[in-house]
Amino acid sequence: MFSFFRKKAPAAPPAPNPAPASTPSPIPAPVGDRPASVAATAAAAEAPAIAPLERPTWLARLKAGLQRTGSGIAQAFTGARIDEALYEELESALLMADAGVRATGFLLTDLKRRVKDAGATEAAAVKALLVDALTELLRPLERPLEIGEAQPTVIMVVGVNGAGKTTSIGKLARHLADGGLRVLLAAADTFRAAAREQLMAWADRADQAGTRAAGARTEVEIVSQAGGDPAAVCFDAVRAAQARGCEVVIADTAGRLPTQAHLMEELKKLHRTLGKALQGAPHEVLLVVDGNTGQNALAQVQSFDAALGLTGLIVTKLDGTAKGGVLAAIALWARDRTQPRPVAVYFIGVGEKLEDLETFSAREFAQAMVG
Ligand SMILES: Nc1nc2c(ncn2[C@@H]2O[C@H](COP(=O)(O)OP(=O)(O)O)[C@@H](O)[C@H]2O)c(=O)[nH]1
Ligand SMILES: [Mg+2]
Repeated sequence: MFSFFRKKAPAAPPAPNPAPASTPSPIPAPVGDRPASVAATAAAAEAPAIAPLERPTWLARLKAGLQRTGSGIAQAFTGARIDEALYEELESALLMADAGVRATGFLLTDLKRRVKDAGATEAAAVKALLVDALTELLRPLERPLEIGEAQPTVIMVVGVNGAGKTTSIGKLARHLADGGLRVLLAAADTFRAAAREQLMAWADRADQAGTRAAGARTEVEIVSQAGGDPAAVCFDAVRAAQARGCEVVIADTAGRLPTQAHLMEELKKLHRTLGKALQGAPHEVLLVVDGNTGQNALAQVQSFDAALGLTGLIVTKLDGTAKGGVLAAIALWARDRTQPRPVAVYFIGVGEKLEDLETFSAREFAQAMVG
C-alpha cells in the first residue's frame, strides 16, 4: 500500500490548531512490516490520515514482474544438497538478475556465512537465508520520504527520458493531495509540449485507489510556462507555493542522459534556482529509474548523484520484464557512499495506475526476487 506520514514544522508559522506533539507522527501507522513512506511536516494540527488500504494483489504484481528472476533463483534450490554446485547456480542466477559482479559476490559470501552460522543442511533452508541476506542488504534503502520539515518541501525529480518521471510525479502528487496536502507541481519539462497535460491528467484524476481520507482531498496546482525557461518555472513555482501556503512542490524536469554534459549543467542550474527561491531547496532530489535498464541503472544513479547529490530513487516498471537484481547493486553502492545523506528507494512502480506506485519494502522485494 501507499502511505505517508507528516512531521510537524519547526517553529511553525502560527497554526490555527497547534499540534501537541513535535515528533513525527506516522500517517498511517505502518501496516505489517511495511514502513510508512512519506513523512510530512504540516503545520496543520490534525493531519488527515490516508486510510490504509490493503491490496494483496500488489505483492502478486511485483512477484509476477520479477518472476523470471524468482524462477531462476528458485531453480538453484531444486536439488536437496548444499554444495558448490548450488552456489554456482545461485551465482549465475544472481548475475542474470542484473545484480552485477560485486553484489553477487557480496551476497554469496554473506549467504555462506549465514548457512554456516545456522548449521543449515538443506537447500530449502538456504533459500530462506538468501531472502534474509538480500533483505539486510536492501534494508538501508527502505526509508520514508520526509515532507514538511520546510514549508514548502521542494522535491526535484530527474532521470532519463521515458523512465516514468511524469507518471510517478502525477501519482505521488495525487496520493499526497488525497491525503490532504496542498501540492504544487512545477512543469519544468518545457521540452515536451504534452508534459503539462500529462501532469494535469494525474492532478485531476479521481480517487480510484481509495487512498483519500474522508474530506481530505485537495486540488493539485500546476505552474507552467509554454515554451518557457525551466529555471523560471521552478522559481515561480516555489514562490507561488509560499504565497498560497502549499506544503509540497514537485518539479518535473526534462529527461536527459547523464552523458549529455550541457543538459546536466542545466539541471545543476535548476537545482541552484530552487535554492535561490527557497533556502535549503530542493530538499529532495529524486532519480526515477526504469527497473528494466539492468546494470545501466546503477550507472545512472552514480552519474546523477555525482552531479546533483541524490536523496532518493523511484524505481519504475517492476511489473514488466524487470529482473530486480540491480537494486542489490544499488544497495551495495549506497552502503559505501560517503555522502552525509543516504540515498533511499522511496517508491517502486509496478504498473501504470495510481495504486501502482508503492512504498518500497526490503523484505517484500527480497521475497519477490528469490521467488
Ligand atoms: N508498466 C509500467 N509503466 C510505467 C510505469 N511508470 C511509468 N510507466 C510508463 O512509462 C511511460 C513513460 O512514462 P513518463 O512518465 O512519460 O516518463 P518520463 O519521460 O520520465 O516523464 C509511460 O507510458 C508510462 O505510463 C510503471 O511502473 N509500470
Ligand atoms: Mg516526462
